[in-house]
Amino acid sequence: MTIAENIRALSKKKKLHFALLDPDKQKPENAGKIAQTVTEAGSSAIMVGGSTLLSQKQVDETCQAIKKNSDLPVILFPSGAKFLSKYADAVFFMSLLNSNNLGYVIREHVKGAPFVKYSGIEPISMGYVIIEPGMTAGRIGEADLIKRNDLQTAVGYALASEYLGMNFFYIEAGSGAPDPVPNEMIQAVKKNATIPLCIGGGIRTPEMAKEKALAGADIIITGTALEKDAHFQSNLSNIIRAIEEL
Ligand code: 1GP
Repeated sequence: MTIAENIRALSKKKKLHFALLDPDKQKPENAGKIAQTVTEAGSSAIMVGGSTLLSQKQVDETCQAIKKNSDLPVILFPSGAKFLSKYADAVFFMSLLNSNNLGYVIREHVKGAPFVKYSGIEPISMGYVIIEPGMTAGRIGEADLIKRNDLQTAVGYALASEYLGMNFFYIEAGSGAPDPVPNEMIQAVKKNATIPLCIGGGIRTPEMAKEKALAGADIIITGTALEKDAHFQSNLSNIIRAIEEL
């Protein structure tokens, strides 16, 4: 079974949590420690990436440190072709569908595809959109941010992703967003599209994680809270248990 097949099968049974580690936000050793914590807590995958990376070395070292401490799949979440690593297991081969810059929609993919082929990491297709406020990802990704009350556009992007054959759909509000993706938007997308729905950006309390899962998110992604909040880390197993029960 591929990693994508495995995640899709798991997500049919329960809501999942993915941890996102940004190699630019902590040293590899620290990423390794967080990886151990999230593995013990019951996360289903560890994503590695961020908008402000400077070198592939950062990504390589972070993936290696994570692999030392965890047997979870390590999935890249790259901001460009330069930030791929052979030490990962897979890559979200994601198109930032609402970017005004074709690089983020398809051109970086053209540059990175041969690396994916020859390194043997598994490509997992994903439609990706950023909503207001978008934060750094929105700015760097030159996103034409979806308005928080524009449910129809969010649904349109989700369906377009599904019809283009993408495996997953990810809506995010931007890392560190003061408010995560609204529940109404999650509900509207979930009602219409059938591919697994990932939600992230600004989820920093157990209550928020539960609320987003209850609204219809299949996969909850958290980054900052894991990197910066010891309380969130120590509570992670409870959070995961709470969303799994929904
Ligand atoms: C990754 O934006 C998410 O796409 C992560 O957001 O850092 O706010 O959890 P947080």
